[in-house]
Amino acid sequence: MSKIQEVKAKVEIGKTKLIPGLVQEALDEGNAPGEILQAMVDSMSVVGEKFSAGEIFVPEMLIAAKAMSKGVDVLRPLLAGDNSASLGTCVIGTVAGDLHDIGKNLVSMMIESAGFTIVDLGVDVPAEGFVNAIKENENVTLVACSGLLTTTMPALKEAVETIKASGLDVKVIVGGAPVTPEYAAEIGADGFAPDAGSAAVKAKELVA
Ligand code: B1M
Repeated sequence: MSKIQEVKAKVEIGKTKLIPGLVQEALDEGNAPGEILQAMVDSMSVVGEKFSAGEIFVPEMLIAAKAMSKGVDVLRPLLAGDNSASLGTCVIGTVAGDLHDIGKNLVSMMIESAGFTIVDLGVDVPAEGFVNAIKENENVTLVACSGLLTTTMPALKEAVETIKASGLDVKVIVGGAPVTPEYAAEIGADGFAPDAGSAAVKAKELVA
């Protein structure tokens, strides 16, 4: 088994302590950081499928997520790139009722590398939390809201509507597995992106 396959397999079964070392070994073998990241994203799809099939439960999903986060920590300096440009501050968070943060953290990392200063509000962020953060931080040009559950899509809508109703001059980008470009447009978001890389491209476009 190649190191990259080993990373994928061990993330799936949540071998958190082994992951940093294995990711480093996969890098040393010459695998690109993006390839290793993709292997871990694929692991999470397998974990999701197993959860849907009733083969694993929430605790197993959680330890797999922790293992992936440890792997991302090793890759972060290699993926984040140059962030010397200044496009203002991006407030980012996962919306109310939603605890998923791996995708949000990747989006945060890529937006940061595109030239934004990041204020990360974490998970389960109420709509007013985004508005307060815009007011409390300097030069906020962008708000990025992530939602991973179909049940928290209304919270995404509430977040966008509350930010827009505040009259503050910021662009809002939304995304997450259940979110479509049509839904993003319907709830009044300025932008949508399907993944972390395109979120960074869209973020730049929105504030240009
Ligand atoms: Co949850 N979970 N989970 N979970 N979980 C999903 C999302 C699910 C699809 C699994 C499944 O059933 N197959 C399902 C949702 C079903 C649905 O809504 N239709 C689900 C469920 C049901 C639940 C619970 C309700 C389970 C329960 O309690 N019975 C519960 C809800 C808790 C809550 O949030 N209130 C729950 C809990 C959890 C854990 C806490 C155990 C854990 C999360 C831990 C953590 O994040 N720290 C977890 C996990 C790990 C998953 C899966 C397996 C993996 C998610 C992940 O990290 N993917 C997931 C199954 C899956 O995704 N296939 C699942 C990897 C990550 C890189 O991808 O987050 O999609 P993703 O991010 C991508 C894009 O979506 C996009 O870019 C990212 C990177 O390219 N993106 C954006 C994300 N945000 C963006 C923002 C943008 C733009 C793009 O602009 C701002």
